[in-house]
This record gives sequence, structure tokens and C-alpha cells, in this order.
Amino acid sequence: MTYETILLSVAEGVATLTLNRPEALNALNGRMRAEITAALTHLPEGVRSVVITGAGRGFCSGQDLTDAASAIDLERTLREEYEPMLAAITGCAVPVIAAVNGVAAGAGANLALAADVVIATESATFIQAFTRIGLIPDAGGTWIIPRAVGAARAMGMMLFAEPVTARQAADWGLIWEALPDDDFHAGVARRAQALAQGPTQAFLSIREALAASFGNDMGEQLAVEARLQGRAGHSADFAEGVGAFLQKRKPVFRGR
Ligand code: LHQ
Repeated sequence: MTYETILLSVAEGVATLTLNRPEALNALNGRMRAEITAALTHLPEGVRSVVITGAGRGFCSGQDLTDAASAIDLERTLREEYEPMLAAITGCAVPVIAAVNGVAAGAGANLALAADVVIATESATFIQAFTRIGLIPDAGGTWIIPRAVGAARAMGMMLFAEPVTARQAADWGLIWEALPDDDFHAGVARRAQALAQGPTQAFLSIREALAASFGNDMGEQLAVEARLQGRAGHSADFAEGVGAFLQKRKPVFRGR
């Protein structure tokens, strides 16, 4: 697939997917949703972590409000275009970082929050902008946000549709960290490298365990942990991790 609305580059095991419609703050049209889905589903060989970021001054302004085709039947658009895109993020074969370089609004905010790790530059904001245009939050927002920040803050964010600063988002536990603008690129690169050099299958099992935890009681979750840890215990990465510890050297994880 030739990409028109995103850029995809790979360096040192890290794929960087850049939303690339800066003139519209990287608003999501149908083409961009399809390209994000395709790029994350068919990652190039050797990729061990993904960074999603935005070109220009914004991360993503959500649904492209000039895209009339997407507005004919919102349920269809969500089911057939947004859901596969979100599944491509939450089911990606390697860990995903959202590097929020500027405003993230509407479905653009919730696309970011679907990533495994969200790092924002301090000047970025998160806006549940939906009620400004008479809609409810979608793209997973009503599931992810209350679990991260609790019902009161989720409700306030969604009813008032005000910008939440990156610092506030980090303080609330909505995102992993807010970095000073000058440190943002280096900080993201450091985290992306850490994930690229880490034990991929263990990372994916952590994603699976945390997702399962919200629907489980303690006993059920212990069973999830036992199953996933049983699998990890047979992995080459576990053998390498223990071997490296005993030999007092840095582990070299290769599994994917
Ligand atoms: C845009 C957009 C945009 C097009 C800025 N579209 N051009 C799912 C299913 C199907 C349909 C419905 O929706 C959904 C889910 C959703 O995501 S609904 C929520 C959609 N998003 C929004 O309502 C946010 C709309 N944008 C804004 O409120 C502002 O642009 C924010 C707060 C993001 C940024 O404000 P500013 O920094 O002041 O920038 P700006 O407003 O001047 O925007 C810059 C340009 O980008 C401007 O174009 P222009 O030609 O005038 O320079 C905007 O028109 C364009 N743009 N968002 N979503």
C-alpha cells in the first residue's frame, strides 16, 4: 500500500508512524484510518516497537469534519473504520507508544490513549471535544478514560470538553508522562529503544493481563497470570534474562 496520509520510517527496530495531514492538525479521514490500520497490521521485518506521532503542531484533531462520507452513518464509520484501527493499535504485534506532540482532540485523543504508553510534550492538550459538536466520546474513550482516571474526572472531561494539559493528564494517570518540550523527542526515543530492546512477548502478555484484569476477580486474574507466566517461562527471552543476570551482563532479547 502506498501511503498518502501517513509517513512510516524504521530505524534501529523502531517504526515511527507519523500522521501527516498537518494542515488539518492531522484530522482522521477514511484514507488515514485505513493506512494506520494497514501499517500497524503489516509491520516491516525487524520492527520491535512503534511510535505514533503527528506532523506539525498537532497530534490529531479527531474525525475530519470536512469528510462528509464519514458523517452519513456514524455507526458504520465507527464499526467498519475506527474499530479496526483501534484493534490494530491494541493488538499490535509489538508495543506501541503514542508520542503526543501537540493537541489531541476527539477521536485523536482516544487513538493516543489506546496505545500501550502515552508520552506527551508539556504544551500538548487532550480534549474530549465531542460534545462541542453534539456527539458522545467514541474510539474507546468511554472505556479507557474512566478506568484510567475514575468516573468523576472522566465525566468532567467528557461533559465540559475542556483541554486537559499534558501535565494534568500525567498527574491524573491518564498518560505515562509529560516531558518538557525540549526533552520530548529524546525522551520518546529513549522509551521506544527500551521497548525495542526488551522482551516483546512479555510486554504483550502484560498488555493482555492488564486488559483482562478489568473484567476479572482476583482468582480469575491469578489464573491469567499463571497461564501467561507459564508461557513466558518457556521462552528464549526468559532463558536469556536469567542467563544474563547470572553472568552479570546485559540481556539481549531477540524473541518477537
Ligand atoms: C480540522 C479539524 C478537524 C477538519 C482542525 N477536521 N479540519 C467519529 C465518527 C464519525 C464522525 C464524527 O466523529 C467521530 C469522532 C470524532 O473525532 S468527533 C470530534 C472531531 N474533532 C473535533 O471536533 C475537533 C475539531 N477541532 C478543534 O476543535 C480545533 O481545531 C482544535 C481544538 C483541535 C485546535 O484548535 P486550534 O489550535 O485553534 O487550531 P484550528 O482550529 O485553527 O485548526 C487549524 C486548522 O485545522 C484549521 O484549518 P484552517 O484552514 O482554518 O487553517 C481547522 O479547520 C483544521 N482542523 N480540526 N477535526
